[in-house]
Amino acid sequence: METSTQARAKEMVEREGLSLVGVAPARPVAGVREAGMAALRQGRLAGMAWMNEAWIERAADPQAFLPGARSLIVAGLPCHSRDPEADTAGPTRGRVARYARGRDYHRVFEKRLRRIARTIREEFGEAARATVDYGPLLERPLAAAAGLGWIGKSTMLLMSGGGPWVLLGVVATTLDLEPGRPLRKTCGNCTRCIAACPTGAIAPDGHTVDARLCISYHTIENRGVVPRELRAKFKDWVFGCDDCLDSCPVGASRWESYPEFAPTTVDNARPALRDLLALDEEGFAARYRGRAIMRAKRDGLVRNACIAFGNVGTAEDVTALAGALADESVLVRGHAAWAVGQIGRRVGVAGWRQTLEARLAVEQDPWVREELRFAIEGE
Ligand code: B12
Ligand code: SF4
Ligand code: SF4
Repeated sequence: METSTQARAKEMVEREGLSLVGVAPARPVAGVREAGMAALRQGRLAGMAWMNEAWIERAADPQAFLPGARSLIVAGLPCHSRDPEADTAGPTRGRVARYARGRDYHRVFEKRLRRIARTIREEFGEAARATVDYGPLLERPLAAAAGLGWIGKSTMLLMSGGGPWVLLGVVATTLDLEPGRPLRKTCGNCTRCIAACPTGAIAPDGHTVDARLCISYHTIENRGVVPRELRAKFKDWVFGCDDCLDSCPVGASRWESYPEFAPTTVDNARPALRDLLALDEEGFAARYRGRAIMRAKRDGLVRNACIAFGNVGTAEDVTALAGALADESVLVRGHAAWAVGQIGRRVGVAGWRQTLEARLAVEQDPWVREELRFAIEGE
């Protein structure tokens, strides 16, 4: 490795505005393949079907990502943003995870990393390939191997200045760069994230997350029914969940995210639930094109809004939900039924049972009928 190459690589990365960078050797991190396989075997990856054995095998091996790679440039993108002013008088609002409130980070980040990869190819004649999230590469252990931070009990990669509020991306290259050293830091006796997780998704001793219980998984990746016993624990989350991140004392100073990436309005961070319920496919695409929320798809996001309504909605919200009982999507209808039952019982809205019974009289779908019956009768 030449010092001038190292200096030039550093300059390339800095020119892209990426100051949180480390280099890991392009070899598998010990124990990671096994940890991924164990998660798969134990069902902790839930319905993320693409994360099968072959995916994990490849994602744990940087050589499968870029044959002949010698170095992995691992970069962090700050993603914390402050909550907007509380709007207590307005409509009932949901909550979007901070990383997803502005432009899609994949695009923001990928553009920068791809430019770095191109410069490496053009200037050094070496191979280079960039990825953000989709890989296949398991990014957190690589970031830890690069000395960028350490893996906390929440399974998040924690950095000294910014805690868990950093997204990760990698440029793999055949360029020979000097690797960083893994940090010796740990979470010590802290267990705040474990206590803060509303569903008990983090193992009692930390270090593994069971996606089957994770609000982030259900609100982003789950395309189907959210288990009934979990719904009441989702609070107002409609896309992702930051509870384990918000509780983390590391990086209390919290770097703010780049302006291009930050939320511009209260609606991006705390969307009015009735506005989400009113979205059809076109309205959904118009509102969320270029944003990470597209991942949930229209039916998924409206389903999430129904669950949030059930948890934090008021008597006035039952009218909006009554409309959702006739939604084209079976998924939305079933979760709307649950929400009407929750609000009805909690705040005692007149006529909520009749609203559900009227729908039951015409509903054809067996699962929605079951949800309606459950909502009417309770446990
Ligand atoms: C699948 C996935 C999820 C799943 C599963 C999460 C999980 N904890 O496993 C779900 C949908 C639940 C999810 C949620 C979130 N995710 Co996510 N997710 C991913 C993805 C695509 C793969 C992660 C994965 O494979 N997990 C399975 C486990 C087995 O692997 P792992 O966590 O990478 O690594 C573990 C093991 O390797 C093990 N390990 C490491 N070294 C060693 C050594 C030994 C000896 C052993 C035994 C084990 C071991 O510990 C690691 C930590 O548990 C990555 C992107 C990527 N390509 O890596 C993003 C990623 C991890 N997610 C990210 C984010 C931001 C989130 C959320 C915060 C989003 C939100 N606000 O809602 C939440 C946080 C939930 C949480 N506490 O983890 C960021 C994390 C950034 C960071 N600072 O850590 C990533 C890196 C995406 C990115 N490019 O920035 N996510
Ligand atoms: S994202 Fe939310 S549900 Fe998932 S592990 Fe963290 S606190 Fe628990
Ligand atoms: S909350 Fe505490 S235990 Fe959890 S990741 Fe942060 S420092 Fe570690």
